[in-house]
Parts: sequence; C-alpha cells; structure tokens
Amino acid sequence: MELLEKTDQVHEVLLKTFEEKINRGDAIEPRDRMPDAYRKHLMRQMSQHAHSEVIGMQPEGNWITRAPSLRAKQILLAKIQDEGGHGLYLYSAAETLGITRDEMIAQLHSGKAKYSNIFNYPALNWADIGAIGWLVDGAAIVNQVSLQRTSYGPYSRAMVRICKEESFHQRQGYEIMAKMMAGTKDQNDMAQDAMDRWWWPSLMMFGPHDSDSPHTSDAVKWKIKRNTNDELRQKFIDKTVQQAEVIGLTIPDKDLKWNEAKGCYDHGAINWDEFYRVVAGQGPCNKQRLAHHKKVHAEGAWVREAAEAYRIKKEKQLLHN
Ligand code: BYC
Repeated sequence: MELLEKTDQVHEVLLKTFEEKINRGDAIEPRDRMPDAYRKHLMRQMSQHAHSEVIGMQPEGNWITRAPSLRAKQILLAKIQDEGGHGLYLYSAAETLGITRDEMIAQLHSGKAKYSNIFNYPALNWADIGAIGWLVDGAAIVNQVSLQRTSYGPYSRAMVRICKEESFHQRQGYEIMAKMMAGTKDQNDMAQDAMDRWWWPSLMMFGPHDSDSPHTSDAVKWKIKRNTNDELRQKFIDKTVQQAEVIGLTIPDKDLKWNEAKGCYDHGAINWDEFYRVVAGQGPCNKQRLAHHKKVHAEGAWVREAAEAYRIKKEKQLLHN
C-alpha cells in the first residue's frame, strides 16, 4: 500500500515537472521524461503526418509523364521528391520516440495508422496538380507553420525545414491555376472544376471541428498543437479567398460571407459524413493508394537489404581500424 502511494507521488512530481517545462515554453527532447499519453499522441500524429507525405506523392506522381512542358515537369519532379524527403525527416523524428520505421509502415499497411483524408481523391487532370499545390499544400503550410512551435523538439525542427520547401510548393500550384485562368475558356473551366472538387476536402484536412475533436484538448495543453483545428481552418479560408479572387476563381460555397464583426469569413457546413467515410477507408482511392504503397514497399526490399548490408560492413571496418 505504502509502495503504491509512493509510486503515485513520484508520478505526480514527474508530471508536474513536465508540465512546468511545457508552460515555460521549453522544448521536450527525446531523452526527457514525458507522460505516456504525450508520447503516444506524438507517435500517432507524427507517423500519420509522415505517411501523408509519402502517400501524397501518388496523385502527383501520376502526372509527371504528362506535364505540359519540360519546365512544369522539372518543377513537379522536384516537388514530389521534396515530399519523399519530408516523409524521411518525419519518420526519423518519430523514431526518437521509440517506434521503428518498420513498425510505422506495418501500422499503415494494417490500416491501424491513418494518413490525410485528402490523398484518397483522384488527380484527374493537369488543373488538379494546380489545385493540389495551391490548396492542399496551402492548407498543409498553415498547419505546419503553427507546428514549427510544437513542444517536441525533433518535430518542431523538422517542421522548420519542411515549411521552407512547402511555400515553394504552394506557389507552384498557384502559378498553374493563374496560368489556366489567363488561358482559354476550356482552361478556365478546368481550373474551376478542380477548385470545386478540392475545396471541401482541403477544409477537412484540418480535422473535425474543435467541439468534435477528441485529441485537441490534451494537444493544446501540452503545446503539441499551438492552434486548434478550427483556428487553422479559418486562417486558411481567409487567405485563400483573396487569392482565388485575384485570379478569377469562385469558391464553391454559397454561404461564404465576410463577417465584419468577427473580421473573417463565415463558411458553409462541411460534410463530415464524407470525411469520416473517407478516413475509414471508403474514399474513391483508399484501396488503390494502400495497394500501391504495399507493392512498391515490397519491390524496394532489396534496396533496404543492400543498405543494411553496407551499414554492417562499414561498422565492421570501423571496429577493425
Ligand atoms: N485526415 O482529434 P483530432 C502534405 C483523425 S501532407 C485523416 O482533431 P488530432 C502533402 C485523427 O487522426 C501534410 N484523419 O486529431 C504531401 C483522429 O483519429 P484517430 C499532412 C484525420 O491529431 C504530399 C480523429 O480524426 N499534414 O502536406 O488532434 C503532397 C479526430 O481528430 C484528419 C499533417 O499530417 C485528416 N485530415 O488533429 C502535397 C499535419 N484530421 O487518430 C501535400 C499533422 C483528423 O484518433 N497533423 N483526423 O483515429 C495534425 O496537425 C493533426 O494530426 C490533425 C488532426 C490536425 C490532422
């Protein structure tokens, strides 16, 4: 009994020290003590984030061979390569929490780990590549700029670098949309159609409304999230409406209206049934995305084996020298 009480007291002191550190604004580093729930939240969020970067390469990769110019192809290739790099930083940062990359991939393949809802929609034509860069990367940046100040050191440092690259991605998409809007009537229609299809899923990227978000309260308390889902969604809407106006695109929301008193846009209702359906695996491309990931992961096994053999050889050489 006495031992149990002592253990409880130790836990209380550790939690208090951790929370004081968070409240001072200090970063939590891999070897610091942290509550299990904090570690678990980060493992879930960071692995989901890493998977999103890597799965997100698929809808765009489909368009490399069909880019309309050499310049557009080069830029798209560089962007997709960046996304692979972002996955790499994030998997490495998540590994510092005590989970291996193999375990994270196994969770993705079994369906235990999620990835962003947005990558379960198809990229049907070149305008979709513009919409992905402008809206999807645009939404991701708003979230990731905020995550640069997240309390876990390795995650926040990864975000600083990712944000620099992401802002180039957003401009790449906006340039495609602006060019199409300055083109023929058919090109204008293609751009508007892509906008109509990608707008609402992009708003869903920020997650459910705060009142329906089970993880937000702890995440805000522990400064994992520096802004709530709704705050970030609002920021994204306010900045994107102006960008759409400049190039002549219409936001597909009849209830979108400037609210003078609040100093921001009010928007229409988001279809959360669609969101939960897509996240649960019933989106248009879920099966295709996961099947492709499994296939290329299996095909790449020999590369991982060769890299591991090289690492072991180098270690042996070091030991003998
Ligand atoms: N998609 O309590 P909540 C990119 C889930 S990729 C799927 O608010 P949380 C790019 C959530 O997991 C950038 N699921 O959760 C790459 C939870 O379910 P579980 C992607 C979602 O974690 C290539 C439940 O709903 N960015 O930029 O506090 C090409 C309740 O949600 C989503 C990131 O990953 C969603 N959108 O907040 C182009 C950012 N939203 O796990 C571009 C990092 C929610 O309990 N992640 N769920 O079963 C985050 O900031 C947070 O995890 C979220 C959700 C804001 C997404």
